[in-house]
Amino acid sequence: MKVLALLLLAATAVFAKHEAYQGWKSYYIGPAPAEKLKIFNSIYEDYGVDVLSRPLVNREGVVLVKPEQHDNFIHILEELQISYKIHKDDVKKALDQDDEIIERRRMETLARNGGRAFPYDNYQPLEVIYDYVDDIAKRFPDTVTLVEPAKSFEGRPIKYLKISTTNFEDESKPIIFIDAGIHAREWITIPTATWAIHKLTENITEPDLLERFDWIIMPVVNPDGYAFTFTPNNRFWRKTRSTDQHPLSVMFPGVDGNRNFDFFWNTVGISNNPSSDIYAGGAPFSEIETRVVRDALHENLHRIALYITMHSYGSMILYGWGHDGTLSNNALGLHSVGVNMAAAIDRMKLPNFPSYIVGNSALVLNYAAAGAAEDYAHFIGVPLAYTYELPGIGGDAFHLDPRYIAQVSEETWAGLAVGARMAGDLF
Ligand code: 0X9
Ligand code: ZN
Repeated sequence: MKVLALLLLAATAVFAKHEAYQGWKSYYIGPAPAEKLKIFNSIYEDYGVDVLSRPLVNREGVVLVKPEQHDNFIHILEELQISYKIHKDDVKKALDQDDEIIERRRMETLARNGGRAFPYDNYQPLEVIYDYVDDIAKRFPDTVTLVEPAKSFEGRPIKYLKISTTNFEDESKPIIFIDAGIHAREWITIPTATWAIHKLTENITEPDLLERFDWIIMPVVNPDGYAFTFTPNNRFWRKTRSTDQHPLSVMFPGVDGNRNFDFFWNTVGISNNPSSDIYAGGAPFSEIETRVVRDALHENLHRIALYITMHSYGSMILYGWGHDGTLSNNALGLHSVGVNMAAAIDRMKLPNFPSYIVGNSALVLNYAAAGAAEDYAHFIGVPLAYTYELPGIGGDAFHLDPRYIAQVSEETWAGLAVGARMAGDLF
């Protein structure tokens, strides 16, 4: 009887977790011609719609819609003659199912790994990721240095690893810089960063990648936001958690880290409303989380050959300039390295995953947005700077089934390896 009561209690806890999404639906939108996408991108915020992946001219996107906006939103889509269909009729139920799948996998992997949880075998809470990072630094003191440059707005450490066979002292080596988790809800990004750490420490199968390069890997740029997505009713949190940017920030916390960099800051594809998911903040680099990335970039700028910031989703490799769709002087290099990274990923991808699209971010997404990390890195002089939009597959709920994490991590590592080697040759 007691056991039954406990089980019932646990089940209620799971089902109460996403209560706020009761009545929400998600829709596939598009594909649609560029002019219609432009209009869509300029109006979706008016309907409180949350875009999880953008519709493209040749690919559908997925958006979340609140119950009170269903009718208005459908009406405007019909008026604009943009095609749509239901993705999840019951978002809360889909999230509950996601939790069950993750929990089931947690039990399986724990049993398989003798009670240990790894950040690349499931979606993991921040503690598991940080324990892993700390442990790697302890176990590989000859090649790994743990850096904790600052605390997040809410006081969590922001951590990155420097991985090097020469303690970062060989000035002739190119540096590869990878970050993930600036957007809190993009959970799949984090295992790709921790898998890269794994491949450079515990499981070296391509020793040239460790010998030839120094690495900076920051697996969770936005630890407050990430931790928040694990709390009830906040699975779709994207921003930081700062409350000091606007008189209304206490009520509507957070800044979009990928609108907060000092590159045409606050000009396009942004909002000045703190309740928006693309709120640019009160000033460029207002967020400690973006300042940490900025400072690591500047400290190592003379040697950084390749910078990749991990996002999801869409299976895309994007480069600047994202604020207006013009190309940089290094567009040829950006495109050719981008295409080679994408080809390496595509060679390994599962047949049910989409192929990668490579190009200028504003052109591929039909959506200009300023203040993004990859643009800033390129602007200050990193020759090759990209946003990866990792894969998602349509039928899934809001993240890939965790059984695909290993696949995505391995194929993404194949892309990174090609990118590093090409960057090294060009550097
Ligand atoms: O909008 C973003 O920040 C990125 N997409 S996401 O769905 N992960 O939010 C795309 C950033 C593309 N880069 C630039 N606009 N420069
Ligand atoms: Zn993102």
